[in-house]
Amino acid sequence: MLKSSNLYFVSSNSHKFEEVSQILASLKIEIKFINSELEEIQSNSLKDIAERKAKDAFKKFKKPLIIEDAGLFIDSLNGFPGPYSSYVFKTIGNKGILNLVKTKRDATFFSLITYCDKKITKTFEGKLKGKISFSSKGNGWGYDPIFIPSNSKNTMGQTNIKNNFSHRSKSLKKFSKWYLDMLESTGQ
Ligand code: ITT
Repeated sequence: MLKSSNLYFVSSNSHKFEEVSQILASLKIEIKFINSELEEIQSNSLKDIAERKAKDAFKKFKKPLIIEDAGLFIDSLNGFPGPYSSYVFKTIGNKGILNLVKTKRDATFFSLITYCDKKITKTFEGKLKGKISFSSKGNGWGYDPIFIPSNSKNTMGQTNIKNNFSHRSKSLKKFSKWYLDMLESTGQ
């Protein structure tokens, strides 16, 4: 049975919410969506960005919530686009990334989930290693069509089991364990 709690996910990205709600449902947690674009500070640290975003969201909505800051870090580009993944996707897109990446194609997706309520701010990290493909393949959203996870021949856009192994599922698994323990220990 789902643990029906008063937990919200704040984001402007409905693809992220869809994945977050499915992953959390499989971990027995129900989540509600607040569709809102939060300001992001400029920093090289996804954790700093995520924690500031979560605190700002809590100030605004005054409900226990989680937010995510995610990014694709490409080794040969010294981690670019990293914290700027959303902006870079909107500007140069997958075609632009494919033009930039040459022989060394290793990359890592990171997902930082930050929980915030009036007493606690806590962050959970998930990462997924892989490679940038030579061309765009499959569907999905964002960088899915150009990212091939390690141990796979297909891009994330060509699989329908992304939620079983993604960076997001890893950060959310860590979060859910902590969150369910926290609810139990506080009698909620
Ligand atoms: P919010 O900040 O409003 O939640 P956003 O899309 O701006 O939404 P991020 O700042 O976390 O989210 O940006 C991360 C970008 O990285 C995202 O816009 C995608 O382009 C890309 N990205 C992150 N996770 C991805 C995934 O699972 N598949 C494909 N692209 C992903």
